[in-house]
Amino acid sequence: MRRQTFFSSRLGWPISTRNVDRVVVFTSSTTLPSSSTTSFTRPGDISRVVMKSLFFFVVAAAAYITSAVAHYTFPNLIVNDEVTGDWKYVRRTNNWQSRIPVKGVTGPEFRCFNTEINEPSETVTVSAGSTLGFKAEQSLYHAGVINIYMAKAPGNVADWDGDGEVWFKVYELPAITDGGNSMRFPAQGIDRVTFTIPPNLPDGEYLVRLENIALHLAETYGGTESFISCGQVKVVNGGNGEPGPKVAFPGAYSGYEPGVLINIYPPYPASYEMPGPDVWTG
Ligand SMILES: [Cu+2]
Repeated sequence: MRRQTFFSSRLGWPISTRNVDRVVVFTSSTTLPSSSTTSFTRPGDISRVVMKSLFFFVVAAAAYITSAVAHYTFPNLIVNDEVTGDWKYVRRTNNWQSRIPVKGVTGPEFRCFNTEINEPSETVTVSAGSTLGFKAEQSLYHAGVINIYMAKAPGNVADWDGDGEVWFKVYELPAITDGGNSMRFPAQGIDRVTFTIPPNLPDGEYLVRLENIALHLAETYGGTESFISCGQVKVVNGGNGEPGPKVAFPGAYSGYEPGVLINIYPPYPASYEMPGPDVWTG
């Protein structure tokens, strides 16, 4: 679809967030009408075929552009309100160039999304009780939710991949419902999220993992699109808390959770249930 890029500066095509990926699927499996194989009998046929071709072209171009705009990574940790460098303290993700999200919630990419790169980042020292966060390249396009988990490395976090039932939740930004009248997504449209590192978190080196689960296609199993990042931190000035409950990634979600396999369009669900365990606030 590279030939459509020149459209990007000129085409402002109003396309709903829900349709973006449907259109991509649609165009990739649809053969554009070819005028060379069409015989014209009346003048009206020509303009009809031209219009039809133009329609497909515009739809394909809009899908290409919107898909590029719709997707992003979270390459930065925010440490004490300061945005740190791209991929400095965050492990570079498989999609750092393509921006293509993780489909579904059960694959190996759903942990740190760095299965093709497998390289540690640097580790930044942070104080328990201070503010930590992630920043995306752009505002989050799709309707979705955010969870942040942490996991304590047995030694140096740079040497550790986060295996096992080790992840506890430290932050969540769910959808807001009101008994079926509406559904809102506070995570949509923002470009960063911060949370307080639990003050009683024991000292040590940790992976901190953000998942932004987009739900615009979530009414079919495996339809979610997730944007994931894992940062490396060394926690100091901590306490004697016992974080939990702990889960594994992948493994924490089956994909059938009511907050994952969900239709976010009217008629709206009466309530929204975040996937994963409760937040441990320490
Ligand atoms: Cu998308």
